Amino acid sequence: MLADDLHTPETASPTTNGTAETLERLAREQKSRKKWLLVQPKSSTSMMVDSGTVSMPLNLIMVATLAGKLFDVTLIDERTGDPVPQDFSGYDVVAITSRTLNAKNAYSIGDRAKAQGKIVLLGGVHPTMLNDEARSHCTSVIYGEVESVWEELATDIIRGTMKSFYKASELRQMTTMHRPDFSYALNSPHAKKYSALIPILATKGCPVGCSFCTTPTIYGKSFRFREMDLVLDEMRAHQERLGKKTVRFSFMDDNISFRPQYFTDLLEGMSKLGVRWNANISMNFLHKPEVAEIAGRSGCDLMSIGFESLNPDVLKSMNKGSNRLHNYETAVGNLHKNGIAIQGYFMFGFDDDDEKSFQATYDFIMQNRIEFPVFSLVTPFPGTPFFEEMKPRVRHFDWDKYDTYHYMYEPKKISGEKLLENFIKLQREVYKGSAIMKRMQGKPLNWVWFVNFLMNRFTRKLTPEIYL
Ligand code: B12
Ligand code: SF4
Repeated sequence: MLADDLHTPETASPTTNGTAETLERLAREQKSRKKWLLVQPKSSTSMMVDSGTVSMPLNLIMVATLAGKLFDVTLIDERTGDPVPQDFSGYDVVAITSRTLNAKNAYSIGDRAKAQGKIVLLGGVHPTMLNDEARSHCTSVIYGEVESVWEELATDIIRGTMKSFYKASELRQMTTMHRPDFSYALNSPHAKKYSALIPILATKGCPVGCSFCTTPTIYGKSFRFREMDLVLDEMRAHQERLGKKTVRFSFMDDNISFRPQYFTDLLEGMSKLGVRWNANISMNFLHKPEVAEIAGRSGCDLMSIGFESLNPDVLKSMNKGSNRLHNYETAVGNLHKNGIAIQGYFMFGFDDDDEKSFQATYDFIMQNRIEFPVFSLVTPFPGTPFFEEMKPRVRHFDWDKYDTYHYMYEPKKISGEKLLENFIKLQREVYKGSAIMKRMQGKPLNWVWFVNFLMNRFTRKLTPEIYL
């Protein structure tokens, strides 16, 4: 697909003054401001997902920023060590975010709060995808982004007229997105557990449409973006707050580069700020040397790329049209020439995978000196076309195992046993001392080296049983 064919979706107009006034009036009518507890539950995965430092939960910070204008809001993050109360008597509303890997925990918190008569909201990708399942654990499920349903939801909470499901008929423009108020996370007594990287959002959506990804289902083929100046202003505000220029940002965008003009304009703006940043990016823009050149110049030190597979049949089956094998090396070369390290994502376990997929991936990583390879087992996430296709073959529906590190179904061309044997072998080979030296020699001595060191220790402990 040509990038210029992409269009922003037809969107509803941003919050009108009328609506804002209604909300203000309703808020004044409240005898006292309702008290909200926002909860980021932890997962029970044993893999390196919720361990060490974790990223600040931009999703809940966005909910807190909106809710804080009308209600008293407390945000707790169980991943950093904040305890989730047994007794919710200090709150009127308990609002929980959930992905699949922490859904069981989110549901049990929801059940507890509901049993105590609280208004319980469940939002995030898992309740969005499986809203029927989620409904029994809460008062209301919020489908997709909170911004698009906020006025209706807030009004119902103030009036006590809750519906079981909130879904916007249209997505709002991103101009309705408020600047996130990070104090909700930073004031936590456990804030030091947060990564120093500041999450930021410039765009939403991704038109590629991979069959295993939830984004096309939730946001369709739409691609929306914030006004560039809002993004740059947000960066400046963090520079002022922290009293330094070299603040590090991590874009939470699904795929930041889909509007080439917007992307390059934003990067030009960032190049004047002196920030450092990383982002998820699609391969199909990186074969042009100028994209990597401006990314490097604007402070990018890491790009996360879903290479996914070196097997052309696998790429075809996942509908990832943005990945062309003949572009892989050019994309990597362009980034490396500009001093940008690569976090490369690789998935295994598709029906077309066989032992050759592992060898091809190893060769690619070593020859191209990929700094931070990340390996996962393909996971059919509920609500995706891939889940529907694989449902009859899926080995378990225990959401705790949906962390992309579990063996979900037997592929057609390789046995489960061989799949896991090769999966472990590849990780050990790529992260053994000599391989790290080969991939990393001459590269800046920074946290990417440290990650390699951690992965070296981690991969030595892997056994097939942990993936079952
Ligand atoms: C950036 C990103 C990451 C980052 C940062 C994660 C983080 N801490 O937020 C990193 C790289 C660390 C990461 C890691 C992982 N990720 Co990730 N990630 C994303 C991505 C691209 C964007 C998430 C984001 O922050 N968006 C911006 C925020 C503002 O939007 P939002 O999350 O949608 O939140 C809005 C709404 O959902 C809603 N909302 C959310 N919660 C609530 C709660 C309430 C009460 C209400 C009212 C509303 C509400 O309002 C919010 C504001 O608009 C998503 C794709 C996507 N678009 O969701 C995948 C995604 C969430 N990741 C995914 C996965 C699988 C993972 C990993 C398991 C991968 C791995 N093996 O390591 C880990 C798990 C980490 C964890 N502990 O949860 C999957 C999850 C699928 C699923 N069904 O659970 C997604 C959906 C991608 C996909 N494959 O489809 N991820
Ligand atoms: S390119 Fe990435 S964000 Fe876009 S649909 Fe595929 S996996 Fe999802």
